[in-house]
Amino acid sequence: MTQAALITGITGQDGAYLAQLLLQKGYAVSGLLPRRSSDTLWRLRELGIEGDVNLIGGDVSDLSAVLRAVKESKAAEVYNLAAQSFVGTSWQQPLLTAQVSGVGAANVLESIRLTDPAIRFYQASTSEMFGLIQAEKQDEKTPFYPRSPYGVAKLYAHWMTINYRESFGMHASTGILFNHESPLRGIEFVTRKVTDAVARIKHGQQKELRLGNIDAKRDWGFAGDYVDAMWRMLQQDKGDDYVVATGLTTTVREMCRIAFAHVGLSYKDYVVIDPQFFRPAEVDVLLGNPAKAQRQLGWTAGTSLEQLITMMVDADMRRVGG
Ligand code: NAP
Ligand code: F7E
Repeated sequence: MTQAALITGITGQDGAYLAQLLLQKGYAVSGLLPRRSSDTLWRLRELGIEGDVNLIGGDVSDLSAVLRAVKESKAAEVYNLAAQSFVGTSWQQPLLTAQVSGVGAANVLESIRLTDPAIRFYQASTSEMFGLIQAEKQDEKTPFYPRSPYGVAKLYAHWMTINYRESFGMHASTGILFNHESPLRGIEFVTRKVTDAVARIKHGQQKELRLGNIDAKRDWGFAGDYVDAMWRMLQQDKGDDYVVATGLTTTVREMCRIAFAHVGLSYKDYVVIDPQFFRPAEVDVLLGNPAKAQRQLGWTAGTSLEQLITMMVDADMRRVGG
């Protein structure tokens, strides 16, 4: 019998790659689609799977809509990827971020509990929960110290997932994913902002690139690799928590160098520091220890930062070049 899955956030970077992966594995894939006045299906279209998924209208902050989607999809696995996921915006819209990225997860958990507690659940937790890091290399046992309303909202969702697992015996897992990027990354995030700018500068359409704190360090991987870890978590005998990361950390500055150098330019000639992109509180460095995911899920990050950034620059060169 065909296995069915429901993805909230199916139109996002990870939602699109996960939908593609599940379709390749033979799943019937449904996705929760919030009402928007503009077209949000471009990623599904770019992967050529827009017509292969069943889109169910609904917002993750609306329990009745989520409940209906869980029932209608007949899902055996539910992946909760819906979020207001941009850290910078979370200071301007802290309550919306709490409703969508925090309470949204409780809506999905509650919908599963009311429909069929045997449905398996994945929560998109994040390295932003580590924030002001309490250990040099962060793993599943490292204490959390979120530094943004986004990180705080995600911490609520994280603990609700653990609480439903412990309270109701649900197969509920959290993936504490470190930054992961791709050609489908939103333009507001720093890697894609840089690779898009590199392509525009190379094509003479942009003169400079204004950035904030380029000394921040991140553990960056490829989103296509990371959605496979999500799926693997739901194939385990029990729900659990896993750090998903590369185990390497790099500055925004070095990431810029790689991106510009790929088209024969020096970032030093184009990057301008603009305080408007500084954050009220910064996460200076993140570095994950993926040993548990390697051991229990057999998962490893297969793409280097150099490969990732050059893949993104190439995609943006094609887009900008028409
Ligand atoms: P993304 O590209 O921003 O996608 C977020 C998705 O959530 C979009 O489909 C968005 O739809 C949807 N969404 C937003 N508000 C919604 C609402 N009220 N109801 C229903 N859907 C809503 O994020 P991503 O990079 O794919 O990340 C996927 C998940 O992993 C997110 O939960 C994110 O917080 C988390 N995460 C990401 C990373 C990373 O580095 N990418 C790392 C750790 C955790 P619209 O486009 O229509 O708004
Ligand atoms: O920033 C610095 C910025 O916005 C990375 C989300 O997917 O990963 C993501 O959150 C770093 C920060 O990602 C600019 O200050 C400098 O230190 O690409 P970002 P993020 O905040 O790490 C986590 C794991 C998530 O869960 C989130 O959903 O880059 N930076 N200059 C800049 N960042 C941006 N966006 N724009 C700049 O101009």
